Amino acid sequence: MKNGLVTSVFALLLPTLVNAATNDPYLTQQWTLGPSIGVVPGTGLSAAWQHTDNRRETVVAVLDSGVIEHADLADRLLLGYDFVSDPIVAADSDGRDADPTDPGNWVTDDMLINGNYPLDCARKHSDWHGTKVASIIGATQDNDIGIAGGTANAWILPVRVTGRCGGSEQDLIDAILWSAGLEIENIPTNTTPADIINISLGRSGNCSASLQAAIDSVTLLGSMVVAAAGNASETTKDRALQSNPMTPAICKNVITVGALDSNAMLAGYSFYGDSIDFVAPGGEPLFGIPVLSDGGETIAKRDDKIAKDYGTSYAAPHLSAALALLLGSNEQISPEQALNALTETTVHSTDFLCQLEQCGAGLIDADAAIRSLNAPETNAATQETPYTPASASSDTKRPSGGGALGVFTMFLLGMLCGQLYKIGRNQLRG
Ligand SMILES: [Ca+2]
Ligand SMILES: [Ca+2]
Ligand SMILES: [Ca+2]
Repeated sequence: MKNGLVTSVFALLLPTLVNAATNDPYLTQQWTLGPSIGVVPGTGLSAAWQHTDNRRETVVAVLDSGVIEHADLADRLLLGYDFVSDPIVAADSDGRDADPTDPGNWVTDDMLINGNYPLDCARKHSDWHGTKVASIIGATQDNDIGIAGGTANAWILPVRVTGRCGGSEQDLIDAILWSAGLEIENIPTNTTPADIINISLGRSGNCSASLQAAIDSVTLLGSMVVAAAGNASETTKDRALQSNPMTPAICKNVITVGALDSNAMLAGYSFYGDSIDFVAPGGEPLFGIPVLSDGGETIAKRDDKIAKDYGTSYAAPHLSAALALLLGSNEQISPEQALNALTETTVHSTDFLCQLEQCGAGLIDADAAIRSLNAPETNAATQETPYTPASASSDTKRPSGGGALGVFTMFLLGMLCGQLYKIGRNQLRG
């Protein structure tokens, strides 16, 4: 809970935090895009916009609940796909299909009594989670509507993996592989392979061999997997990933993102630990992050609502946006170079746990990263790449020429809340 002094200082800072580079009406409330000033953990994204001409477009797959029609996002969406195979979970009357529209994931008491839902599934309104996550990355900039996405060069590939009460790990695995351009039986090949795969969901427990294999495969192809660290629930007693593992947060070759609150301290809900690679602002109840949403509690109203929300689910897409922005600033920048630039330019939190190296490299600063990456004297794009060229396995192919790829040496995270696995059905929750 914030005290009055901090609140007033924060309010005072707000108008100057975000560079007035666009006309999006909610930009001045998007404190997470501004610079890191004092106790306000900005990501430097809005300042970084001045240092790129977005010469390369990127594709960011958002593996989540799907997306809805929203005036501030519609122009940034690729076709995507719906991987939710269980019709009861999917709530769109069938299994997998080509339409990743989020039909709403509301749950009523009546459904819980009469439906075949997991035991820990609870009554809830639709949350439009996928739209919120996607909007932090790709909401249309400078269109006089809503918010500004973190970068202007990212196309959002909406890939639906969760519905009512979560989703299955096999659907997530297939979605990861498909997003990177790999072939999945009976599904048209994705002709717009993702540079970045954002996974703002997860489950408790260790990474499975099959999920790890999928992540490793797409990493070899040059896709970067970004995952949220996970959020504590009311029953969570341990937020340390090393002793209370979350998946895909602790899987290898995942860039795992924890959340700072609006005071630049580790958020009280965020998992932390050795598996964390970065932290980014995740907001909190009193200082949520502006996102695109919908006013519908069941089906979408299509009212172009702007909401505020918080969680590690919203920290991860800030990292995805920063990576997309860096990749777009110069055609020759590899995933490794973008990642290294972010790692080398972080801001360190004074949080006790962060001082104990439980917050990875620290808070990202996209502005410092893009300036370092494109500085004439150390032009990363002209440097020899230090990693071994990838040799994708024979059963993999990338439809279009993506970047090169080595295996990342870092461990990434995912997002999450609560357990995914349920009796008889593997559940993922957003
Ligand atoms: Ca369906
Ligand atoms: Ca569908
Ligand atoms: Ca906008």
